[in-house]
Amino acid sequence: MHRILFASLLIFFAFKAVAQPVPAIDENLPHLVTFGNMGDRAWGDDDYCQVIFFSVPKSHTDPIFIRVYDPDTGGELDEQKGEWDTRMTFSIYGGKGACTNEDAKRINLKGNYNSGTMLATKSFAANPRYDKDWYTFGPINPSEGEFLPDEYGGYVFKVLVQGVSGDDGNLYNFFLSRKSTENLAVEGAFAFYYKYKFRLHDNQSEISHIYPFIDDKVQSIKQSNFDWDNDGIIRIISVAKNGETLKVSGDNEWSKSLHNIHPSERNTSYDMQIIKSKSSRINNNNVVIYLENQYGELIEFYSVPIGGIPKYKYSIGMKPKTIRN
Ligand SMILES: [Ca+2]
Ligand SMILES: [Ca+2]
Ligand SMILES: [Ca+2]
Repeated sequence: MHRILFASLLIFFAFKAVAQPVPAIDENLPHLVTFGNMGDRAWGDDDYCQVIFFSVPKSHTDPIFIRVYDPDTGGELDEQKGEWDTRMTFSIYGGKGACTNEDAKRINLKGNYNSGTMLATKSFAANPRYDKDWYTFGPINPSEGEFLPDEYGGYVFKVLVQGVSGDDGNLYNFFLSRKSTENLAVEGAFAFYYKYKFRLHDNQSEISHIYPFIDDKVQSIKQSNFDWDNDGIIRIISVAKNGETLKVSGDNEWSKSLHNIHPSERNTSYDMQIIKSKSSRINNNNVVIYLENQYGELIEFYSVPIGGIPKYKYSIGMKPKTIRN
């Protein structure tokens, strides 16, 4: 992200408590999802991992806690295939390179993806103790994060989730907290991610959102989504787009589409609205999505839209009127 701009956006836009859970409140997604490494890809996870970054503002000096809801794989929320035999590792990284290493921002766990210093790790199988309950990492000193004040306003932590055995689906949520025993927001903190894997609502009337930030070097985006099961539409609302749709994938396949950026969209967020199919009811739908710019670099999604939720401006998006003879 453009350094100076980000600092100014942080001043303009105070991140509120809504930025602390992942998925975020504004996203309206029920859970993140990751499968064990023997999972059937057709169930909605292409490579059995997830990477989430948290930024803690440099002004925050008290310890932080990274809490995971339902970290185990087993029980009501999770997706069972045969026996519950899935083990998943959650690891937290800070220090130099945790975020800035290029391998940490790719679509695959290749190279030095686990860059930085491992601060904590724990693996979970099926465990009723954590079923619909929280596990807490920490206390963590914020200064153990990678210090990136210009790019992200403070200290950045990387959370790596890896399915290390089994074939079941793990559904879970995060919360960045000031307390170990409850969810109390760290003011000014937020999360971001490059390749996002989540569960859609079963309820067809729910609308979910993801918020990529279009920085000043983006000319076009190529979106890729996996195993969407043709479940409705994904559309872009921005200052210049009033519902441009992304190509949505079917079962166990990728779909890609290219979207040009209007100059007025630079340094604004997109509201990518996820609207479920009204005609066919699709339950337990796990999906994957990522965006690349014209250089093939991944574009960040933010847990809250940087600069606020964009509103379509008719004057920008207006097409010339057709001239009739
Ligand atoms: Ca779970
Ligand atoms: Ca299983
Ligand atoms: Ca799916």
